[in-house]
Amino acid sequence: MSDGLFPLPRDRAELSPGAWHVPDWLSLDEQRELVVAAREWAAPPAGMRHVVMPSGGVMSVRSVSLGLYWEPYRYLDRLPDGTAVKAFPAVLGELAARAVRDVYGPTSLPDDAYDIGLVNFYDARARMGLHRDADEASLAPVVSLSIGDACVFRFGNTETRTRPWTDIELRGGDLVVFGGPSRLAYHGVPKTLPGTGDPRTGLAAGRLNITIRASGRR
Ligand SMILES: O=C(O)CCC(=O)C(=O)O
Repeated sequence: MSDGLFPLPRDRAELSPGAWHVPDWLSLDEQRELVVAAREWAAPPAGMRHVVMPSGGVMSVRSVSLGLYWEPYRYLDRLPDGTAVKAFPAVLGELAARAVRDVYGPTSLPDDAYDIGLVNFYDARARMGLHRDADEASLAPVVSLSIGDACVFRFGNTETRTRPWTDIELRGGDLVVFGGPSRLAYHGVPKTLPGTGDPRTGLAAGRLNITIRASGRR
């Protein structure tokens, strides 16, 4: 996407204590490689699907779990129908470790702490309500990568689904990391901005989000 003749630099920003937005963190090559990989992850068996909430509501985002299978509100070793979950790819562990070092500096977190990938695909109508990532036994920072269409990313507080919150525009290539006092903050995606993605990533439409987490089982 372009800001016109004079692209404005976007600065790294702390959304709340311990939560950082790092614009343009992934190179175009890395985005391309992740799009190719995501197509494989999305394919059956154990491929991309709409998650059904306990209320019966169906999430508009389509997701695929890697490493462990997430369903609200727990992680399973296998899918509910017994199918094996796809393995957690080394590339996601490496990206997460690099992101954490980049944002917080040297850390005592083992490089292999990360073991869960949740890959979300948003079509033009998809969104994600405010929620907390609270099903992990580990409080290692959550690492979130965006590719494709921009979106409005809402980062709230740890107490309630209501204000105060901060809305930012997340674009393809951006990184968000939230740990420390913000690890359990509510966050969500009220809308995407269709048609804003860079087709050179290989993603012709929509938004891909890859969230990398540590289960605490390692
Ligand atoms: O799509 C995003 O940027 C956020 C995804 C998310 O919050 C989640 O998977 O829990």
